[in-house]
Amino acid sequence: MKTKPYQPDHSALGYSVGVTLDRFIKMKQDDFPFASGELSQILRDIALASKIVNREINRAGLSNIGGAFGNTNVQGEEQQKLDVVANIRFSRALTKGGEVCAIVSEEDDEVIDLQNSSGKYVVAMDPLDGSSNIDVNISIGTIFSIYRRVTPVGSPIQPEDIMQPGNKQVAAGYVLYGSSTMLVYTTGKGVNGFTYEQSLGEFFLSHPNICAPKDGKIYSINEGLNSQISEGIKNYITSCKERDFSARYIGSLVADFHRNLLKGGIYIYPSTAKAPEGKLRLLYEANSLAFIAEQAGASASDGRNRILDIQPTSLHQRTPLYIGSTVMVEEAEGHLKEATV
Ligand code: P6P
Repeated sequence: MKTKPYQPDHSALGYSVGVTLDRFIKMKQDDFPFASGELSQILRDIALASKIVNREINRAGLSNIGGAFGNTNVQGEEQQKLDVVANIRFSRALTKGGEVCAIVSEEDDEVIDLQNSSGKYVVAMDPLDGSSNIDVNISIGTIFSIYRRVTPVGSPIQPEDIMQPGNKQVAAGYVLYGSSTMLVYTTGKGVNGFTYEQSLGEFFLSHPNICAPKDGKIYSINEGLNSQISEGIKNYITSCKERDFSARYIGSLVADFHRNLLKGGIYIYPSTAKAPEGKLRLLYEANSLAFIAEQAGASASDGRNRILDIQPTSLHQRTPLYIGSTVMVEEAEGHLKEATV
C-alpha cells in the first residue's frame, strides 16, 4: 500500500490552537511516577468545575446568584451565594471523578469524607476566594492543594491524612476568574498556566514554565491595617515607598498573587492586633500558593518559617503570609526580625 509521512503544510491555517490542558496533563503524566492517571483525573475534575463556576460568575449580575447567601461560614464570614455554589460544584466534580477520599473546604466546618474506598487523594480547597468582590466585578479565585492519603486506601480517613504539612503536597493550583480565566498549577515539576477559551470550552497552555522574578517593585498589603501591625512591617512598607515601589492591593489574594508571580512583587497579610495568626488559612490558601511560588522560584513564609514546613494543628488554622519574589520576602523578614530584637 502506498503511504506518505504526515507532513502537512500548516501555513494555510495561519495559527495553531495550541496545547489543551487535557493534552498537557497527559504529556506530563509520566512526570508523576505513581499517578497512573489518578492525579490527572483530579486535575481534570477541577478544570471541569472551574468552567462551570466561571460561567456562573460571568452570569452573576444577570441572575439571582449574586449577593449574600444569608449564612456565615466556619470562619465567621458572610457566605456569598457563589461561595456555596462553587463549593458544591467542586465537591461534586471531585466526588464523581472517583479519585478523592476526603475534601477540606473553607466552606465546610468539618472534613468531608467521600466514603470512597478506592480514593487515594485528599483535596484542600478554597472554592471561591475574595467572594466579597463578586458583586463589584473584581477578579476572584479558586485555590486548591492535592495530597496523597497516608493511611491505607479503603480504611477510615484519619487526622494524619488531613493534617499534612505543605511540603507533602503532590499538586497545587489556582483558578483566576479575571479579565480572562486562567488555571495555574504545579505537580512539583514547575508551574504552567492555561487560559480558558470560552468559545471552545477548553483551557489552552498560555504561560508555560512560569518563573517568578527574584526581585520586584510591587507590594501588596492592606495599609488600612497599619495601626495593628508590627513596627518591622511598617518599616518595610516605608522602605518600599522610599524606593518608589508601586502599591497594588486588590483584596483578592489570587489576583494579587498572580500579578506578583508574573511581574515580581510581594503579598503580605501579617499578624495583626485583631488577628495575631493572620487572616489567611494554611491548608487551602497559604500552602497551595506557597507550593506554586517555590516551584516558580519565589518564596513563602509566615515571616519567619517556610510556609511549606508548618505542621498543621487544626483544619482552618490561619497563618501570616509573606509570599512573592524571594529578595522581597527576605527583606520583609529582615525588617520583622530587626523590630523584635
Ligand atoms: P482584607 C479575601 O477575603 C481574602 O481572603 C484574600 O483574598 C484577600 O487578599 C484578603 O482576604 C483581603 O483581606 O482584610 O484586606 O479585606
